[in-house]
Amino acid sequence: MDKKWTTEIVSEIYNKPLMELLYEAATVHRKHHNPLEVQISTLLSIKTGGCPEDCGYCPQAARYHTDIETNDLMSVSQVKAQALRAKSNGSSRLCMGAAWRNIQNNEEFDRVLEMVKTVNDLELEVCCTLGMMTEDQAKRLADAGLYAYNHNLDSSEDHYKEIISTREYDDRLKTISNANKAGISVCSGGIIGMGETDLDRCRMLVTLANMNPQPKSVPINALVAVAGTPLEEQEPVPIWDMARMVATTRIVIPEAVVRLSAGRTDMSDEGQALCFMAGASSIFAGDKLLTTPNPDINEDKRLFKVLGLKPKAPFVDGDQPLSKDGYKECLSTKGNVKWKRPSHKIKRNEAAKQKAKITRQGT
Ligand code: SAM
Ligand code: DTB
Ligand code: SF4
Repeated sequence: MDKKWTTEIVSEIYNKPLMELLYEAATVHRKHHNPLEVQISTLLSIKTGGCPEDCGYCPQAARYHTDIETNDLMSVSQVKAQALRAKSNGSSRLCMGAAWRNIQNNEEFDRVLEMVKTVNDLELEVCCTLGMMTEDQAKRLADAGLYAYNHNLDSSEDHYKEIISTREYDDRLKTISNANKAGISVCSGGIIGMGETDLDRCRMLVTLANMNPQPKSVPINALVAVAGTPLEEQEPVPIWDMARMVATTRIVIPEAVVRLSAGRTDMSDEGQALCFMAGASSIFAGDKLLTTPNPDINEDKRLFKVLGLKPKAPFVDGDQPLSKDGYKECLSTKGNVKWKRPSHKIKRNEAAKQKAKITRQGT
């Protein structure tokens, strides 16, 4: 595919009068999808907190003082129990997240591979979000039965430097390319409400829309401003911005599942309905995202009934992967990759780190 999307074209779409934009996006949505079907994913934090990265939005970064419960990597049987629960609540996908900078070839990764196989055997789409990943690691995950890999760009390349200093945008792109090479469905999107401009939002969409292939799933998160993180004081995202972002994503990445992700607890029923009209075709269900609250499942069931929406079955957009025994062999002979660490200074991140140190000393 040519790199047909430019910042000018995407900005022009993003800045249309809202009512025109919504109509156009709803039309594209109907052309490519059944607008009454919504894919439901359940998130499961399999390893929580203690992360070495400095992502300014994230409550799981060890350097900030946030009020989360940290946990070591779960057992395979714990994951199986949660997967069965998610399935019985109508989820077609389980997304397992780990607070890791990158995957390392070790016993913990071997356990994650067993989790992937176990959940795939339950006929749920399995997604993981484990940080940066090499081609060999992607291949092992695919062999274990991984359906999708979530790795967000989060923002434009320029704004990314204002949010994270411990890794490079290029390495995010490399990980996405490694997932593609292994035949894993890519889930990649971002967060709005981190002080970015409209142009930053459009630039992020240009990067996603020009990918070949385009991501199969695009989460649009509204920042959950967590106390203790550098972004704790950000203003909430207006629902109009969320609808505008969802609609623009729908138009420029028409085949994708566009996921109305973090931030739904602050949205009204009407606000969410607007986003579904704008082309959102997926949500995270369950009363917790990774560490922060999400609407209760019964609230979502009620809203689906009001709007006439139905959960989508698993494996409608792609075949179920076969789990192959190859995942048990460690293919990497070169050991673990050293991903780049740019380490420029971000004042806001440094200040939150200092504040955390003082708080810890005082307790
Ligand atoms: N450690 C892995 C990584 O960074 O890729 C996977 C887990 S990470 C928590 C997954 C995604 O959650 C991030 O890329 C970010 O987009 C989203 N996220 C994290 N904290 C958030 C917050 N406070 N508000 C909205 N989205 C958030
Ligand atoms: C995504 O884009 N959003 C999800 C999922 N992919 C992994 C995570 C949202 C996390 C919100 C903050 C928290 O609960 O810790
Ligand atoms: Fe770690 Fe991922 Fe959170 Fe960044 S977003 S601090 S990499 S868990």
